[in-house]
Amino acid sequence: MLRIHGIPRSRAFRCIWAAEEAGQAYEVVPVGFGPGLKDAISAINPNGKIPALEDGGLVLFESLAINLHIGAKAGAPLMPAGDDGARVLQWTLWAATEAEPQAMQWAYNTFILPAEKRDPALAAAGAAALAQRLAVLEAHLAAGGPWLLGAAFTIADCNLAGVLYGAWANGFDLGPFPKVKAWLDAALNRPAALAARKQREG
Ligand SMILES: N[C@@H](CCC(=O)N[C@@H](CS)C(=O)NCC(=O)O)C(=O)O
Repeated sequence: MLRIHGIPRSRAFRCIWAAEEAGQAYEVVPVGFGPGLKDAISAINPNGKIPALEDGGLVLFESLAINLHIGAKAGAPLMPAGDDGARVLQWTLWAATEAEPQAMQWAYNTFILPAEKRDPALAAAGAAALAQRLAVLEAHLAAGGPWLLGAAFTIADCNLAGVLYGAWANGFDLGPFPKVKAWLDAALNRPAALAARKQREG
């Protein structure tokens, strides 16, 4: 049994989605935001952040690494071998380093921070930087698709769509990126994603 420490309204959402895609039994060990978070999670994640995973004797932090592990346990098609496995790693690291920092800069300064702490210039710069990356994704999907690696949904789709979920759900302008929008709509409406979203969105 996978034990996902966190709450669905955090990055634990991605791991819940991955477990649903993999068809693996899991429980969510509720650790939420607030002053008690670090005390509650530090024994499992020395970074003092959620999510973290316990899988038997294995303890992992980093949501996307957790998802690669869940994918690897399931095997293909969620986590293919060979060249496609390398492509999954490529898109997962792209999600973490190219998409997430830009999306979070926009998100913090658009809807996460209290209104008086938001900086519209930072929001605009984050949006512009994210749009630059989404243009790359748009071209990639236009050349292939419907999923990142082609015909089969993989954990790379879960990871990148999980990273972009906040932008998708909070009105980031995807108009210039119709292929990205169609891919995100399809990913986030898969039965496994809907099961995870139900826990997050109610
Ligand atoms: N790179 C980490 C980021 C984890 C992270 O920042 N989690 C947030 C919740 S979504 C958190 O625990 N924030 C509390 C804090 O930073 O004190 C991951 O993907 O797991």
